[in-house]
Amino acid sequence: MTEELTPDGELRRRTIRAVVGFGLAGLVPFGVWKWLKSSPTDAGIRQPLREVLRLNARVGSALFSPDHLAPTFPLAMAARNVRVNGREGLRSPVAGADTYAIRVEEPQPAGPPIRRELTMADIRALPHQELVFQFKCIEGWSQIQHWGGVRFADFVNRYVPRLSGPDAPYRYVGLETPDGGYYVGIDRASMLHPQTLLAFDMNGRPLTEPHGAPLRLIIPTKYGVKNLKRIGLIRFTSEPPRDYWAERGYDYYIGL
Ligand SMILES: Nc1nc2c(c(=O)[nH]1)N[C@H]1C(S)=C(S)[C@@H](COP(=O)(O)O)O[C@H]1N2
Ligand SMILES: [Mo]
Repeated sequence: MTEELTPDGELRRRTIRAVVGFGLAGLVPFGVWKWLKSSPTDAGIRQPLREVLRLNARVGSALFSPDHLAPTFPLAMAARNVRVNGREGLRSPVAGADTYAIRVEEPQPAGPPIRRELTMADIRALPHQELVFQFKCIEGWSQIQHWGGVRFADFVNRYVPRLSGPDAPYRYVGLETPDGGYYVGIDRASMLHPQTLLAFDMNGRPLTEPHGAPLRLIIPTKYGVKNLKRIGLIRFTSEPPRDYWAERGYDYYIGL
């Protein structure tokens, strides 16, 4: 079983917020509601509401600071039974860590992107980094978890040095499973945050398949949905890459 980490006080506050929010929703004039209902949709949600998400993303990005770290916890607080959630892109068998390929795509000023393949040995060659933090899923659960791997920022500096400077010509990173069944797009600042990891260890042991073996993303400044398991492709882009849950109506930025 997983631990319940939500104290009663927090639940009560959330309930009050929900009730107040519901009450205020009752004050929305009928005309506004009708206007909203008749507006076009964008990835499953009404255009005006999508605009609110865009504003959220702009405010979130503006407030985002690489110096602001997610709280970390002592090792002893890390969950032993780490919860599993989401199997998109994990249904086909995974190649063993020895033969696993991580495809990397960098944009070129003209022509098709430069494509390369890296191995798990290439990833492991980078400085090791451990992190114990509170993982948060939008479905309403959270858990203190212990991850090990390498910083994404170190990965860029070592393997895509052309893209490491402050003026590097990309704004987003797209990650996909090898079969393309799950995919996320993440803004550059969040990817280069010092706590964003390419993770291959969990609780000091190699990652298991349901958790994304051999390599997954751990990004504490985003909700669980962006923490893509089984990374098969890393793509640097100027336009927002496709994103599995954003296509289904969720917030694209989805920052914490
Ligand atoms: N490939 C892949 N990665 C994924 C998902 C998924 O369905 N497929 N689900 C996401 C969601 S919603 C969550 S909460 C976390 C859960 O990671 P865990 O199974 O290690 O707890 O994985 C994320 N990464
Ligand atoms: Mo999630």
